[in-house]
Amino acid sequence: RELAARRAALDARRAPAGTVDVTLPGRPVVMGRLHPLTQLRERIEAIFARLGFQIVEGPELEDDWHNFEALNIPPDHPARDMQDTLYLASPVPGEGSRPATLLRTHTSGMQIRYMEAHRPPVRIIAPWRVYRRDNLDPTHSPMFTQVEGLLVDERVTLADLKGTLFTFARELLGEATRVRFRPSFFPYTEPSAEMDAACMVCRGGGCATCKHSGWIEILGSGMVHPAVFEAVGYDPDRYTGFAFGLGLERLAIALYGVSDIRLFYENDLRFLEQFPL
Ligand code: 2U9
Repeated sequence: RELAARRAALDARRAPAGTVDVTLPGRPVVMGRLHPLTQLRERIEAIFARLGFQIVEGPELEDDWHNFEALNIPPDHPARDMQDTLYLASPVPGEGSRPATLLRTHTSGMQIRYMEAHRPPVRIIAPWRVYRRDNLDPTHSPMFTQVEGLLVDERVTLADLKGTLFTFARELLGEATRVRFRPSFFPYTEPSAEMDAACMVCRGGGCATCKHSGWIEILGSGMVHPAVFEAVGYDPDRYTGFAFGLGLERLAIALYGVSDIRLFYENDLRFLEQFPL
């Protein structure tokens, strides 16, 4: 009886259905954030946008011309091998033979497409996904993200390449950043150079991140090969230019000290929450 009386008393005091208690604390809203690769890509894009570059995006399915041929990559080059490139479009019965379609191995086809459609001057950044026939392991992925750039005009020199990329490195890594250029080779650039920055962890002293060399490789670059200009109908005697490319995951791994490339693709919140904007 005591219990029934107590319940009746409580019921009498209960707010009518539909009443809202405005004094209740709100439910906490968990803020989302941008993926670390998106954050890094947007930072890089912003730096080049301020230098006058335009961002261009295009198809991830490419043809042989835009991915290889126009870039001075010869027919017997190992990159064209079935071992390295993911090809689609096995011949369809009844359609006869048709040109190979492939998943782009770099975003360079976008720069070819842009030059085919525009006269110089050209200042573009081509970011996004590329594909290679690799197995997933801590340092490799069959799909990864690139940021490539291209600048074409009259009288562009290697000094412009070095000045632009040095400016980029200092904006990305800090005013005090030192860089060095090492000779390299790519079929689509001549001469070619890779740019290292003094390790941002040990500032050049030597640590595990830079494998005790004091340097971190940031990007590859070079002066655009005249054969590339000929392929798109630019006069190589009138125009010169420089291009560069970087792997976003590899840069993010060095910058943020990430142990395994697969962490970028697993969408584990415990990983993603470590990259506040
Ligand atoms: C055109 C002409 C030249 C783009 C370039 C590199 C050097 C380079 C790699 C970095 C790491 C690819 O992601 S990675 O594996 N890229 O080193 N890329 S020059 O050169 C071009 C592009 C387009 C028309």
